[in-house]
Amino acid sequence: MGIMENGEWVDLDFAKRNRNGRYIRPQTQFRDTVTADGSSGFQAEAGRYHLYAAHACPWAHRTLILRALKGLEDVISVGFVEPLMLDNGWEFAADGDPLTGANYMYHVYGKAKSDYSGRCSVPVLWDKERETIVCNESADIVRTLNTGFNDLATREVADLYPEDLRPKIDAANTLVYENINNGVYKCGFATTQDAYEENFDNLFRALDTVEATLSENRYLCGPRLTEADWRIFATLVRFDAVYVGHFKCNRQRIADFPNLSNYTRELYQFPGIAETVDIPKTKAHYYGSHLAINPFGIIPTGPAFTLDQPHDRDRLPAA
Ligand SMILES: N[C@@H](CCC(=O)N[C@@H](CS)C(=O)NCC(=O)O)C(=O)O
Repeated sequence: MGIMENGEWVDLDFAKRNRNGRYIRPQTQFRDTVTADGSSGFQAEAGRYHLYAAHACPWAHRTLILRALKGLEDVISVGFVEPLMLDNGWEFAADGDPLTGANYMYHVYGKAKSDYSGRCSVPVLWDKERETIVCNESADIVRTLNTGFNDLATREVADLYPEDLRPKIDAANTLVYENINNGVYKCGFATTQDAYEENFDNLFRALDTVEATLSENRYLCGPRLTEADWRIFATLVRFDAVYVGHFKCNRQRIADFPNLSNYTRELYQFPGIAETVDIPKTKAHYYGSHLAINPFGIIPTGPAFTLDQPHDRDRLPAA
């Protein structure tokens, strides 16, 4: 794993990403949006934008979900990096990225800003016209896809961040981001016992809270589906296959929570969503890339795939 410093790729070892054994997630730097009227400098147009993603990455997954829900497959193209992320960071397949010719994701960042310093993460929303990065923050890309491309969308979807629910959605996002989305990484990348145990407790306390919410509510913020649901889904769908074993998040599996498991199935079964999930490539990435925590890169065979099984969520009202 590495990082860019003034346009050069440099090695950054595992321990340096932590402080006192605690995993630190850095801030992202490209934070523009695409709007229908182009007032942001980036106008929504069919064929102009490209999403760089990894099948494994839960942050990239949120953006793929929005693209699928809105039926934007023919409007925004997608490019996937290879499953393994090793010394050169994310890599493209042998012939390179068909769009930019890049061999590594850091080349794409270098094209956007020749003296870039920072992580070269996915997802990235790329503007083919201006040949630059619009945004590399998944939460912002989700909002852009929620509002910016509606004239081009082929599926109508209710606003996933409606004005009246924003305080509730923001509170759910904070709980879920701190303790669950990033919480699993804080467990898995902890380098001291204390840091691991503290984050493990926070993770399962938050999952207990969400389980209780979902026992009475169809979705995280009530009867309406919002972005908060898709943000937690990206972690839940990976949990039993990866985080239980690889990140030691093993108090219980999602399959052992009646509401969380049925809810995850319901979301998985929304039109277009199953196509955004690739569990074998997800496992290949995590178990094969973090050799500091899985030195032989052995990928576990299980668990059995059950996301396509029936769910019981229809017992709760949806709006
Ligand atoms: N804040 C970013 C974080 C994305 C992120 O951490 N992506 C990981 C993959 S799951 C990555 O690309 N890591 C590469 C690196 O850190 O160099 C977002 O949510 O968009």
